[in-house]
Amino acid sequence: MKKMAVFTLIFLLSAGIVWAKDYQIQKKAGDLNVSVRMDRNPAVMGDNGIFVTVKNSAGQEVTDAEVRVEYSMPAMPGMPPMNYKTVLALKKDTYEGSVDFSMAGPWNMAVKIARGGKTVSTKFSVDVQ
Ligand SMILES: [Cu+2]
Repeated sequence: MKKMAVFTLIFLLSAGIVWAKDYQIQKKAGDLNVSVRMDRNPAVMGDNGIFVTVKNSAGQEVTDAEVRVEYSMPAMPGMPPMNYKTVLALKKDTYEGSVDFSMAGPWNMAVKIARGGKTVSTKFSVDVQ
């Protein structure tokens, strides 16, 4: 019985590590490489931290851009379409901020990177629990 409890504990601990792993995604936006990390995985209703790093084709970190996140959910029965946006703040080499999901379900995410009068973007979706 004691052995069983130990196995259960180990299982729960290892599962916890999997759950605790950040959501991470790598995407291209124009000729830039964009890495997006969210501190909740799965994403949850309410605030979720979002961290974006941008690298140019030479692998150098891009720190002179304005990075914003637009997130939306199309209309559904009893709910008008929802659209939000937030501008991320540069801290060292990472653009940081948070997104506030008001409802569970699939959200469309767009990371827009404006630099030198040109904007490139990349899209992905997040399933909010
Ligand atoms: Cu909805």
